[in-house]
Amino acid sequence: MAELRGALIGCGFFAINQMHAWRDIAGAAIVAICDRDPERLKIVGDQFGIAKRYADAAEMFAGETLDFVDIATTAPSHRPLVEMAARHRVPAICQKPFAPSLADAKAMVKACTDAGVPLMVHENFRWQSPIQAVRAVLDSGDIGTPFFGRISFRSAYDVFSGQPYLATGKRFIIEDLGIHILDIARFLLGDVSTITTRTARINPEIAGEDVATMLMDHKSGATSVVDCSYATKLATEPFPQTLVEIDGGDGTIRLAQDYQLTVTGRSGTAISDVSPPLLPWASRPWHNIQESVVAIQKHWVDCLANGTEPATSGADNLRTLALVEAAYAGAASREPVQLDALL
Ligand code: NAD
Ligand code: 89Y
Repeated sequence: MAELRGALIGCGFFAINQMHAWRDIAGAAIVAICDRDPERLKIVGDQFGIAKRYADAAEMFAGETLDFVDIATTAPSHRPLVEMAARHRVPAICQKPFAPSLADAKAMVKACTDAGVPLMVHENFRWQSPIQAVRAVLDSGDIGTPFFGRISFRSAYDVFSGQPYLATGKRFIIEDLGIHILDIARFLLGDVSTITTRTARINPEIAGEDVATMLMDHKSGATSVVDCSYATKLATEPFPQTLVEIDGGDGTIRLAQDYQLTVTGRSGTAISDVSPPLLPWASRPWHNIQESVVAIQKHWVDCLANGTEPATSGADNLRTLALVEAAYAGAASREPVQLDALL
């Protein structure tokens, strides 16, 4: 198969990981980059040796023949850029949060469906190897049918120095980080019928909520708690680890801090270390996320090659984004919110 020609739009903080990952993946290469900020364009272009550089995405689509585009900008630009890709019949990856609203996200899915182009949301947390290890235990049947889950992300890591915009938005932890944890809950326990949410802002220097506790009814009958905090000072900082507890009819799964996985099932108890590898370009503590970037981008290349739908397609991600919208609505009303009414 000829190498796929990709372009990256948005050369900011996180795009560096995506560029490293593209270099690690056979079958695809980034041939052009775009950023409206000339300084970011130069930094990324020079670091990764990309000569074709554009300040304007429309000019890039007009000037390049592309097999896909990787959109790594922040949410406000996602809809116009995805719709531009659809008009040019270019398959698109779009960073999370997919869109500022579910209505925008639905329009983006429709634009790509109508144009017949694949669309994947860069929802990478479910691709972290410890989370994949939990999924594999569920698939083995060792703990039986899950009836309870707790998916937890609690930290006091300073995310604002690398991503200053996170301190200024009216919405913070659910939209930025909780979105991943809600997606993991869907990945492990299936789709959700109802969500009840409480939020708090502990850090007085930011505009949005930095604590969220969500109780969910899954369509399978399981109940889960998804709890997220950036105001939790622990003895050992766990960022960016997601901890998982799942109880099934025949046993339990515990993914604890430092990537320790304990499975008690039909075949007894097994404890294993499911630490992610430290890729040559990666750095702790981000290596867990960085490895998942390679995994999701490989999946995209496989999907394009085989004509299959990405696991986190735009259509799939509407269900994760609906949880975000429902969580904010429920936090405001203090009432449970039904998901099907939003979709
Ligand atoms: P950033 O602000 O550092 O970078 C965004 C870049 O996009 C900037 O350089 C900006 O100039 C450029 N840009 C914005 N609109 C543009 C447009 N219309 N055309 C061309 N360039 C444009 O942001 P970031 O921290 O890198 O975050 C980018 C996205 O990645 C966010 O949506 C964020 O939530 C997401 N993110 C994902 C993960 C993950 O694990 N999946 C981790 C961190 C950030
Ligand atoms: O933006 C966020 C994400 O997607 O993963 C972690 C993060 O960088 C900060 O919360």
